[in-house]
Amino acid sequence: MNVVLIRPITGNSNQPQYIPPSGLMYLASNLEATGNKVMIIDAALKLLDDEAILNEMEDFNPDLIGIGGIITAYKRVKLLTFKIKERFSVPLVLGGHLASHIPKIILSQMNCDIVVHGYGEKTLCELVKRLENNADISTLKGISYKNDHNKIVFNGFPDRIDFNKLPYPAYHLVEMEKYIPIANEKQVIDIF
Ligand code: B12
Repeated sequence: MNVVLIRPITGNSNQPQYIPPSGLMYLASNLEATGNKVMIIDAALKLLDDEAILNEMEDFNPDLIGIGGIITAYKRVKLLTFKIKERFSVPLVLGGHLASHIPKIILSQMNCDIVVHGYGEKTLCELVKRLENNADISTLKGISYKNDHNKIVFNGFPDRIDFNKLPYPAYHLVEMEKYIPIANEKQVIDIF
């Protein structure tokens, strides 16, 4: 599958986020190791608006789109989910600290299909595999989703991950040079 992973702008910041999106980079390397093609869009680094995010992924032809971020990105991500669904008819998955702890709110207020809980490497890879094969996701631990009756279902927490067995983050999918030198120069981080 072609999977796009998006880091949204955090809150109302006009400051680029100079810290690499390590969570998405771990997800990406695991997705690649299981045969998927991945694009990471770091809207927080490039200060991309919704239209720019949509345009970036157009040529990549995504089969699944994932959004991460923390809770301060809530409003932006909510609006983005509706815009994504207008343009792309593919499963939209939310994960990370924004979505992980409030699946009911996310699935009822945003226009998305599935929430992944906690560390997502194994869960997302398995989810992608099942969706690709039209397999049942009702037994997949680590997700919440809306079932056929539009009821929000939580499948329970995922099994522990042995981090030592995971591949390294997908450094090749981000422009590392844009993070490291600037982070050294600019020692200021936005506080919300
Ligand atoms: C390092 C860290 C920082 C660093 C770097 C932050 C950064 N932007 O990368 C610094 C010190 C700068 C920082 C600042 C802040 N932080 Co901070 N930070 C952390 C910390 C300790 C680790 C995050 C991390 O890198 N984890 C490692 C990576 C590999 O994991 P991950 O990003 O969580 O990603 C995994 C999963 O979440 C999931 N996942 C993530 N995205 C997605 C997307 C999809 C589609 C899927 C399926 C899964 C998925 O899979 C990933 C791989 O397993 C966490 C606490 C924690 N233990 O997680 C708090 C935490 C993320 N921070 C938090 C907060 C509130 C902030 C601040 C707003 C604090 C403040 N008042 O200023 C600022 C925001 C700064 C900013 N502009 O972003 C909260 C967020 C709360 C929430 N519910 O959203 C946390 C959870 C701490 C807490 N318990 O309150 N932070």
